[in-house]
Amino acid sequence: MTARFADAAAAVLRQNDLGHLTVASPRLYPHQWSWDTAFIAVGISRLSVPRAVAEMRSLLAAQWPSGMIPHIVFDRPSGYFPGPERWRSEVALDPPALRTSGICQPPVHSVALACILREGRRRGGSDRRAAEEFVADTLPAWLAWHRWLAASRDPDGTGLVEIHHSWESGMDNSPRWDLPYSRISPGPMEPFTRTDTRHVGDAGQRPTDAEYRRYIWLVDQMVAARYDEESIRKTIDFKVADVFFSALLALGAEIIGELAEEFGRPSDAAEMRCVAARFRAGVASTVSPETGLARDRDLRGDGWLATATLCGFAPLISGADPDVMARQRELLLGPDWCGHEGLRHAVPPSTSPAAEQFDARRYWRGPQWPVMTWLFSWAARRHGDTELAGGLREESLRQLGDLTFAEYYDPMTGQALGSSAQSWTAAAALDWTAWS
Ligand code: 2M8
Repeated sequence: MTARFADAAAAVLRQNDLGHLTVASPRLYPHQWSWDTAFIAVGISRLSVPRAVAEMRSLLAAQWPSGMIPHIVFDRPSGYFPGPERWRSEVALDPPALRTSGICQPPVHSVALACILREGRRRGGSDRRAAEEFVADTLPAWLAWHRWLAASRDPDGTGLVEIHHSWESGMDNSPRWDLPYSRISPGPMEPFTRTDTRHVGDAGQRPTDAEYRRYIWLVDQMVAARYDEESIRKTIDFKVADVFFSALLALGAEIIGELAEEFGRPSDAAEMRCVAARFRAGVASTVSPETGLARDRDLRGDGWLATATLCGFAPLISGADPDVMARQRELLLGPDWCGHEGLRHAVPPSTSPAAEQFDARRYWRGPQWPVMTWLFSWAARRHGDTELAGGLREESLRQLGDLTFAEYYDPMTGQALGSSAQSWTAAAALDWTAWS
């Protein structure tokens, strides 16, 4: 790629940088998001290792005493809804260290740790020291985060992470969640006004009002339970085992285990290896023998949720037996996914174009998300599949050639959708340009 492309991606990251943290996007998401931060830090590490370290440290400053890393850190007043007044984290934390939401997002943070460490070592000198010190200092906090997930979100040891809001999955309105949401009938609630649709030209690219009503209903239910995990598990209307989140926990725990081993913590390393193995097995247990895709599980209705979405490829993230990996790879590149004849770019859409629920323009219901393509390419490289990794990278870089660094793209037309100047898209682009 050209220097102009890398410069444009770097400019987005600089523009969204408040000095100590980077907002997810300038207008639509003017705060710090948990999993965005990890991807953003990967990109920033290509510009400055100390700044990437600061990004991760600023997120950690918001960690709850339980170990949970909240999904949004509200750093300044803004029009984002729901803001801290609706989340009311003070019902659980008195006083809260920082104003945050009360739910979490997938644990991709160790991917950032690995990337920062690698980049610090590649550069050497003070960058190497900054990266190594950062990992050594913060390992206890990352361990606490992974332990909290394994204990609080899988108390029965099933190897699958339970989530209580689709915002926890990061794929808010994915058709994965249509069935559980269809059963929720919000009761009387304090009125609210959405602000997201003001920042996206076409409301058809965002979740519907009916979905938002349910999203806020669940927030209110969690506030009523004072964010007590035990109470939430009993009372919350949305309770599903999220296979993609589980795969990321498997990957995350494996990386934390490797770091713990390297940084002189053998018993923590052994514990994390067990967590990784448990969730890898959990993910494998969901794979449908018929379709070859992994599935979520509805814990209120007790059934599989099998819509053909990106989560079906969870084993490509967590790792699995060679035959499962081979079948998944073939499916990913096949006619229902990257090989679909209508696609402008051969990267995975968030929902299969062959699925009835596919909607090319609506958020997590069809569009391609460059950051997800980056994640799959990074995981493929880690699992030794450099061909898959390289192919995804090449196609995605072509897609990003319009330099808008959009949040998501219409798979059929290639049109940029959602927010432009989305930090994690720019970060993915910047990291890819530095791959050798
Ligand atoms: C989107 O989610 C937020 C709520 O968390 C929203 O729509 O307001 C999702 O794409 C999520 O995965 C992402 O982390 C966040 C910020 O980019 O935006």
